[in-house]
Amino acid sequence: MIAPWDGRRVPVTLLGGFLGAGKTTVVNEVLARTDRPIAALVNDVGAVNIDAALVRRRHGDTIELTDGCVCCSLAGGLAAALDTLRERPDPPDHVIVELSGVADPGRVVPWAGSDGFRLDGVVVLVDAEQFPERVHDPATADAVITQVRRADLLVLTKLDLATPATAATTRELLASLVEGVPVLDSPDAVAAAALLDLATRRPGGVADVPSPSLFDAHEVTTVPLPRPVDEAGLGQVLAGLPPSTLRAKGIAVAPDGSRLLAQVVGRRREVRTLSDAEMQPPTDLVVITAR
Ligand SMILES: Nc1nc2c(ncn2[C@@H]2O[C@H](COP(=O)(O)OP(=O)(O)OP(=O)(O)O)[C@@H](O)[C@H]2O)c(=O)[nH]1
Ligand SMILES: [Mg+2]
Ligand SMILES: [Zn+2]
Repeated sequence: MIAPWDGRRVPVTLLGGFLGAGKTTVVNEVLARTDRPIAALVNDVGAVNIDAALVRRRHGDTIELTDGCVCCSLAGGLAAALDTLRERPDPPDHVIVELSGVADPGRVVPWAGSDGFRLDGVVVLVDAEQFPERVHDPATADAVITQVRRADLLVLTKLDLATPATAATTRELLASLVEGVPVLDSPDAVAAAALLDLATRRPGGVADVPSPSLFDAHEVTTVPLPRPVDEAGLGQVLAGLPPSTLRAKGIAVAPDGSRLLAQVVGRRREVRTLSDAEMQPPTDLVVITAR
């Protein structure tokens, strides 16, 4: 029998959204804008948790859930992480869980009601540029539609990359898929705060846990990166990824010893040099494809 620390239930925000929608970016933005003791639980489906490393650099209180998906294969890991938080003498006053990009947030909702915790809300990020394509691709439609239908609050990301026409299509699709759920534009200072205190939660919505999971439809592989490798060489590795690639990320060593962070989201590729403050050990390239 585990007693909640002091009878309080710590609010839990579940942050979902498809692979590469911008979840880690938002977690970092939210954490940067608050000095409240917030614990971040970060799920990365690959064998290396690049996201947790990037969050931890800026925010000490980070627990990683690696090599699987919290809504299915790693549900036990999530339970264990919540146990760890519950046993602390100084509990956080809020928990943010970055779900994997293939997680069904509804399957995680019951865990947010574990002893000592309560669900604050399910926030689902939507990539304004790529959402229409994902909805029309049979390999990804189920996943993205399931995710947005579980949201208490939808947040559009990548509005800077989407053409006005594509962003408008994304808004129309959302309006046709989900009714009565607020849609915010990329979190600015106000919206980021709103993510943590959702007054808008809809009633009901406790998950039945269906099987098979969205995760089962995806394959996660790792590709060793040449060491060292310059930006052009890394670009070549990324160009050689199969067309079914939905997401890839990894940290490479440049010839001068600096670190290059490679990020692939659908057809979009980005390589940037990590600042000294973000310095990380190199990793393989984690690649997620549709099966
Ligand atoms: N231009 C632009 N890029 C963005 C925005 N949000 C995120 N990105 C970029 O998109 C890529 C993926 O962002 P992440 O925050 O890692 O996405 P994620 O949802 O955590 O990805 P997974 O955890 O792998 O599913 C990175 O290269 C980000 O820099 C945005 O609003 N605008
Ligand atoms: Mg992430
Ligand atoms: Zn899952």
